[in-house]
Amino acid sequence: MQRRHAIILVSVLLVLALGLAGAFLFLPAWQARDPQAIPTAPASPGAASASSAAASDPASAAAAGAPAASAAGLASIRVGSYNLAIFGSTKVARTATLAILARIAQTYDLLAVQEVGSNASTAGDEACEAVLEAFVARINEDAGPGVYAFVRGDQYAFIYRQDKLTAAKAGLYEGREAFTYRPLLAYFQVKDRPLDFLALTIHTRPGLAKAEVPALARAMDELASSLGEADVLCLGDFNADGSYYAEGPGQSLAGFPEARYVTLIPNEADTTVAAASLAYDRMEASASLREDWTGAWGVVRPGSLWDLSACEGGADSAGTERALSDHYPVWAEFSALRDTD
Ligand SMILES: [Ca+2]
Ligand SMILES: [Ca+2]
Repeated sequence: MQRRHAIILVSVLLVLALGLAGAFLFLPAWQARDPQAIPTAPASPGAASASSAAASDPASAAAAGAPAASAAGLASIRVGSYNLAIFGSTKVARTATLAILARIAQTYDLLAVQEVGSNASTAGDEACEAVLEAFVARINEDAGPGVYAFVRGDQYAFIYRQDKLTAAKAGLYEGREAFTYRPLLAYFQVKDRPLDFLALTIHTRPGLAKAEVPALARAMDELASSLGEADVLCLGDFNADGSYYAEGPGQSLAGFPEARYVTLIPNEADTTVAAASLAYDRMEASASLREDWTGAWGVVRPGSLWDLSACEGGADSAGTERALSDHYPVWAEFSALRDTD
């Protein structure tokens, strides 16, 4: 018995030592947070909340997308996700279409985009980089020099306001789960505010959504654990509806149990231009983001906000929402002040 106890003690000490060594190695690469910046108690919830119905209303979406307060007065951030539908050199050269896409992007502090360069990983890295640079340059023509920046990988990118957010640790997902198009991961910290979180953007392969959507939930847990940040926001084109995925009976997406995840874009949402009501585009959050989400979310229908008649496109898309994309942008709002983890 004595010897067994000794072995257990040595094993425990070894595990502790390895854990400390791992943390030590990890910290220099990861921007350590200032513990002083974390509030001892969350701010009163609900102050900035809006009903999902009101938030879905394009007019209220436009109002919420009005130029936000300066970083000094920043109480919340708006995060969007948009499948840009084969966003390559052809679409970037369509000036009227690009102008509307740039206006849409400016309604967010952080926007995850998919299909940059192509609908898979086939476009070259240089081509994808050039397309994103052209897009962000067009956004900054309106927003101001250097207001927006981006991080990207394969056909994904996060476009974000540099005056409100800092990005770190960006790169393609390299964890245990298998995805046809490896998601892009980045860590975001709201400047001078408690809110920080990991963002993971994905475009699932439609035919494999049944396997890849539940794998996203596991990847979120994995990243929270391996990177030491509880708040994980997974957003993108999940293909989580219709014939590709059984979304489940309620409003929460199947595969993301309510005890451990928050479905921000519910099953009732309609995120595609097609006549059928399909919630392909999603945002799933870890339970620890429940304290940070204001409750506001929405799906933007560009045709109800902007005149698209000049938008260039193909014979069946010019002048219509399809000139922009066959998807709608989806968004959610988060308090910058309440984060406790
Ligand atoms: Ca956090
Ligand atoms: Ca949190």
